[in-house]
Amino acid sequence: MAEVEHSPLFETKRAKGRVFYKVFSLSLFVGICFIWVFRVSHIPRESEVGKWGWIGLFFAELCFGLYWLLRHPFRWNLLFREPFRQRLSQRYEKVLPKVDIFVCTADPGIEPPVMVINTVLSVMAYEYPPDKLSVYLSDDAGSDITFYALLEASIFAKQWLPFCRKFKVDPTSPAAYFKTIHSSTHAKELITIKKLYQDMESRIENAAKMGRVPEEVHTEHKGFSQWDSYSSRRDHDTILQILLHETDSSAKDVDGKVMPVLVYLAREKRPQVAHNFKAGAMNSLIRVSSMISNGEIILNVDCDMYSNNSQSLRDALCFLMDEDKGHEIAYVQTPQCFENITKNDLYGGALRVVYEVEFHGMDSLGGPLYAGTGCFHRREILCGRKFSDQYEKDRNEYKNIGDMTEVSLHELEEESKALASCTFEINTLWGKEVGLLYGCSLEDVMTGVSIKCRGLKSVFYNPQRRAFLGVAPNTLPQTLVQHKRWSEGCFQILLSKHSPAWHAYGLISPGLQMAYCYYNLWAFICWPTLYYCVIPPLYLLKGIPLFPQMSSPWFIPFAYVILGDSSYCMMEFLWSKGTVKGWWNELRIWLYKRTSSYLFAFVDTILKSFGFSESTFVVSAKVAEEEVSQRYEKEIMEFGSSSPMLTVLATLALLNLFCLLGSFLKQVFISEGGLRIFDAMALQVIISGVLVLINVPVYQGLFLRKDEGRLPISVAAKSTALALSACALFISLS
Ligand SMILES: *[C@@H]1O[C@H](CO)[C@@H](O)[C@H](O)[C@H]1NC(C)=O
Ligand SMILES: CC(=O)N[C@H]1CO[C@H](CO)[C@@H](O)[C@@H]1O
Repeated sequence: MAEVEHSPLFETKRAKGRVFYKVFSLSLFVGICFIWVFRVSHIPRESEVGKWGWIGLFFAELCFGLYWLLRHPFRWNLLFREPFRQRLSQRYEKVLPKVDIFVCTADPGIEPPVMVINTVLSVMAYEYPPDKLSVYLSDDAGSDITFYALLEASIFAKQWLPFCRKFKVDPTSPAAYFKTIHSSTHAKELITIKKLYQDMESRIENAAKMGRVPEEVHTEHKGFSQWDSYSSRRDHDTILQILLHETDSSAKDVDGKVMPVLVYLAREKRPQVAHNFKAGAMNSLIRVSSMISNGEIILNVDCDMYSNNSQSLRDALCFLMDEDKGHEIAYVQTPQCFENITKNDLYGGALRVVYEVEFHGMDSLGGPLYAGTGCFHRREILCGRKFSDQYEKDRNEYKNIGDMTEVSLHELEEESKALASCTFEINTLWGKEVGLLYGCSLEDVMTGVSIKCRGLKSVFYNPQRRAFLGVAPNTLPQTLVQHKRWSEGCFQILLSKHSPAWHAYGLISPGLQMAYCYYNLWAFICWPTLYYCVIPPLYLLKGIPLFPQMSSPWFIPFAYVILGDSSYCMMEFLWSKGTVKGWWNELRIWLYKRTSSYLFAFVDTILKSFGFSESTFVVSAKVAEEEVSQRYEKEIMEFGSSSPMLTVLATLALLNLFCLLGSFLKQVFISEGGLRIFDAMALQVIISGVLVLINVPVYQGLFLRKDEGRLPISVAAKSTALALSACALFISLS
């Protein structure tokens, strides 16, 4: 047994073949240097236009090359972690820590209450002592429908939790479970519980459709009275209700077992007080939970990410409780995985390479970023020990009242409410040093950086069987908006006082700094990419070469770098369990996000920093559910309503098409030399050719498709006009 006592709770493996990767990268880097040398030594002197285009390309290639270097730390050394939950159980079963689970929701329209409670139920049913589990739902919309749904869930849970225990149900989200299971040995119980679930589901959906809670429920439960003073989602008192609590005798399931604590919270909102979005909600949850349950571990999940593995909590604890290394681990991040990904992943929603390669690489440099969902934190690190001690004291006073009666439970509620008021944080360090940090649209990533800067590490845990499953965007505009938000947040972090580039200097490893900067510079990289998509085709049309001829030796580095790097990326994508067509789709999304999302993110960030705070580039999501999902299943691109981002994409697509066609026509009808451009301007032809091929779905969306998901006529008109005038203008330039 002595040996077991000392065996670690998790093990770490390294990826092989890294030497090969390093040699290959070095050879690519030599190629890149040759490209730079070529640009500097061959600046054309004949024409002004040619000269400026050339210099621009040099800067673009300089940016690409340097940015490419930042990509490397991710790939130097990949770590893979394996927890041993048997050992955890042997050593710590009796003294497992208390865990508080935060589920955040913000809009009952986009995040249906049924989905939210499925997530809540799935984490309530973790295979873990229920008296050590507390689940908090933060509802930033303050919707009584969501509260009603949670109330229903708390009743359904009395049947659901024993059912999960008895039949070892997994996944523990009822909706997901009923979808996977068709026949089973416990058919009778299954039918009963399924019926209960479906009844509950239809009650909630009805309430959502009607926009109000049934009258009899409303009067029956005292919690609803808190909506009496509610005026809008931006203006209401704190609404807090403890739905299940161990001291409450009705909080037992049908087997008579204790149930996890369940709390509904809508923090106070006032129009004149900044609410700081999700970070504000999380900080309120941290305070309120420290009063009610004060779990040592905090798991935070988005409301669409249900648990697909009832053991993952124990797995995460293996990292945090390891005797040897656990103390330096601040949080355990699991990947965001999605159940909605189609085979070839048209919108690149799976983020394969990020989660299968890059996060494993970051793990070796000090740990992955905090991605805002599926993350297990230590409370004392997230909010500072001083604070938790203080509330531990307050809480013990309540404990001393003796057995908590209903009265004291009510008092506890009232006391906790004060912690979620919007004046609480005034003149405190909340959002500045304590809790999640404010002032950035990716508060979670920024908080992760600041935790790392305090000398702590994080761990990436990426099990075969996914810990959480969510819903990925299923239209192009949604995808672009999501990437815009991410890149904007990352760029803000770079410019903030928590910047990984300078603030973190000396506090985290240089490799991790580079890795963070790779993400932080997403928004910036739009400029060289746009340049590459616009200038070479225009010069092709005009007949000015910008790249070496095919017969020149300088052609070799270009060919090697382009082919080598794309084949490497493709290999990596296939290794991350993607398909070849999936890679092609990924390439398209890579291009689209760089030329639209990142561009708008960059412009918005700059505008905001000059005080023009309101963002003007918002794409409205549209609702035509049934058809949209059908097209999604068939992997037909969904463009939806008109937006500036789509206009940019369509203009670039058409510009390349016009330039390519124009230069061919010129060759055939005007020049003597037939298809001579193939030698002189091979790379320009290839770049435009590839861009045209990638953009086939855009041309279809513009001119061929008739369905609702096509590109709107207005976008077609605008982009055609823009692309044609760009060509005409450039041609007329002398
Ligand atoms: C989700 O869990 C089920 C079993 O509970 C498993 O069969 C399935 O592979 C998991 N899904 C993913 C994407 O890991
Ligand atoms: C929003 C969306 O597209 N949801 C779909 C996700 O995938 C499941 C099945 O995999 C569908 O049932 C949902 O409608």
